[in-house]
Amino acid sequence: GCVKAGLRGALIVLEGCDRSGKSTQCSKLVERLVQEGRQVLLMRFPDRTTPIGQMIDSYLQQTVELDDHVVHLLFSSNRWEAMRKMTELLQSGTTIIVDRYAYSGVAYSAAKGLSVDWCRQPDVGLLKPDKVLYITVSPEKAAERGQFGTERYEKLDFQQKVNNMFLYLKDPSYWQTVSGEGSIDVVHAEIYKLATQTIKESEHLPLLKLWT
Ligand code: 2DT
Ligand code: MG
Repeated sequence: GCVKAGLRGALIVLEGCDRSGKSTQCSKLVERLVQEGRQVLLMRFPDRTTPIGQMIDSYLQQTVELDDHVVHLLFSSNRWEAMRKMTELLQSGTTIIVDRYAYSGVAYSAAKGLSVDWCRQPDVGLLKPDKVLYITVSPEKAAERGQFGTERYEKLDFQQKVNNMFLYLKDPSYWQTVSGEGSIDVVHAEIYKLATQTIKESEHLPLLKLWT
């Protein structure tokens, strides 16, 4: 493989609304990086496998109701419980590709009406991604990709509010927008280029904390 002693891995997050193609692109990217012999791991938030993640899953499947603040804090806790493992992996040279992160946390809760400032606080101090790739797809294109599912939040008017929140949260110092409207392979080529650049650029940089 291409493991170089002492170099850390990069933390790369893909964000976007439902049906933007995030999950497909995360898998394709990780598959390609693995083929190249790189140390890489795919993670996603919410991580529905932990006890906190199972509570989130029940909420998303609408089998339980929770106060908006409570579920917001559960989503944040679900990231905090992964921080030790993620830090160790990054320091040992593993690149982590993450499907959604704290930006989804703030965007979805703020779209429900909670204050952006309140929403950010629980995630302050998480690992800061080296790069956020924000995948955009027009509502028309998203609609062509088929019906929304039956989970909470999977409605067009709500997704538009979420998209506006993402645009508000976007920090040009480490975010890049990627059009998700091309073919899977065209979008992949762009994401692969940006991800490999990020891996190279981050090797010697310190790990930073989010929103500090
Ligand atoms: P998936 O469809 O990607 O499994 O997401 N969400 C996600 C939040 O409301 N807050 C968060 O912190 C995160 C990470 C987005 C399930 C839904 O959960 C929303 C869609
Ligand atoms: Mg979903």
